[in-house]
Amino acid sequence: MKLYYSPGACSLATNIVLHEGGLAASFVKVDLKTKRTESGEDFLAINPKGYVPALVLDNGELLTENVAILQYLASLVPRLLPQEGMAKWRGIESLAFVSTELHKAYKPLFTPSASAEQKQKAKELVADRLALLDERLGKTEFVVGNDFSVVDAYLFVMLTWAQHHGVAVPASLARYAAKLKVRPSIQAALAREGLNSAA
Ligand SMILES: N[C@@H](CCC(=O)N[C@@H](CS)C(=O)NCC(=O)O)C(=O)O
Repeated sequence: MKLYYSPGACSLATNIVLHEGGLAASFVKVDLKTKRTESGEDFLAINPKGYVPALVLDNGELLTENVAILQYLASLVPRLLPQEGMAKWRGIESLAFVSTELHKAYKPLFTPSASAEQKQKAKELVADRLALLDERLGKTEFVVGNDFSVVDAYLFVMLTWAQHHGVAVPASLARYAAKLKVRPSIQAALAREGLNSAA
């Protein structure tokens, strides 16, 4: 597989899961402003959506969207997301929440033209979403019960963003992030993106 990524972007979740699952992959850095890869290729010709993560599968097909890529990788390494019963639906529910309610809430913070008021509102929305997850992580070790899943990889990235944008991370989530950060897969993924001291 080949992952198109940008350091510290949401594609870091795919990077973490590739390491966690021991899946072989190559990595291509993308400049999201110029839409060029590190070797100067036109990223829009590779992924017309223009954003990362973009994963080239072993059959040559391109897969995009965090929720699709993370579930695809979990299909290769089933221990990385519950596959049966109610736990399966809870996993998908959590993945959707992180993607559509938390990840998207950050958007104004990455939009240079957003006003100070829009940015402040975004921080408040992110804090509200984090508070809901904090309640959950006061009760279970990981987002989906007591085993690490692809949802944890995604949420870890969202928590690095909270720190970067000065959004307070509540206590249970802060403990959870500290525990995740020393996980070998996360250390390896951060190193792969040149981020060890930054996250
Ligand atoms: N819907 C996509 C959104 C991915 C996304 O927001 N990627 C960001 C980095 S975290 C990006 O590449 N932004 C650059 C751009 O949209 O031009 C997904 O969930 O995978």
